[in-house]
Amino acid sequence: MAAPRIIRLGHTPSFAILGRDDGERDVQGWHSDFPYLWGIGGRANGGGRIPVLPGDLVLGVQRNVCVSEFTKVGGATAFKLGSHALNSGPPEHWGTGNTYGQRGHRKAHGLPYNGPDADVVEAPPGSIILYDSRTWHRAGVNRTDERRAAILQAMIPGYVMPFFDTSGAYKDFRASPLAEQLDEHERHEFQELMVHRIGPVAITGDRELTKLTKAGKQEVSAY
Ligand SMILES: O=C(O)CCC(=O)C(=O)O
Repeated sequence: MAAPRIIRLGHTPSFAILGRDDGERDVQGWHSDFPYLWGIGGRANGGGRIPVLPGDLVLGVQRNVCVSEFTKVGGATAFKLGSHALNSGPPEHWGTGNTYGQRGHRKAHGLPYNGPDADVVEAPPGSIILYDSRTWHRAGVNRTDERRAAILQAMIPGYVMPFFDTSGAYKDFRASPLAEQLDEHERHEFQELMVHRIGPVAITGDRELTKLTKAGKQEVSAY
C-alpha cells in the first residue's frame, strides 16, 4: 500500500489534561480516533463514517505527545493493542465513549473496562505515542496530585476531509509572534499540515485562506 504524499491534521492539536480523580467524575470511554470515531460521536459502533475496507488501508494515525510523565497511577492512556486489525469498534460492554459521554454515567455505573485485555502504555515526558487510529483506547484515571497532560494530533491523508475547520487556529498562529520563530521551511510545513486544500483552493468556510496561503503551487495529482 503506497503511503499518501500529503498528510494533514484532522483538527487543531488539542490538550487532554487529567486532574486527580475523585471517584465519581465523568471519564472517557473506549473509542477509536478520527476519521473512524468508533464508539464516540453518538454513532453506533462502526458508525458508517468511513468505509471499512479489507486489508491494511489506514486512514488515520494518531500522534499523542506526552507532555507530562505517563504512568498507570497517573492516568496513562489504556489501549487494546492490536485492535486496529479487527476493523471494528470496541464492544459495548467495555463501556464506549458514547456511553461514558452521558453525564453521570461513571458515578452511577463505575469505570469502563480495565481488565487484562487493556494495555496501559507508560512513557516518560516528551514521548510520542503513535498508533493506527482504529486502535481502541481511552484515557486512564489519574490517582495522583500531578496533572497529566498530552497534546492530541490526528494525522490524516490529504484526501480525507478534516474533522474541524483549522483555519481560525492557523490564522491566529500566523498573526502571533510564534510564527516568526519558525524558519521558512518550518512555516511551510506547518501550513501544509493545517490548511486543507485541493490544488489552489483551501477547503474552509474562510474565503481569505486560499489567498493568504498562496496555495497555487500544489498539484492536484500530488494526492
Ligand atoms: O487522554 C488520553 O489519555 C487519551 C485521549 C485520546 O487519545 C483521545 O481522546 O482520543
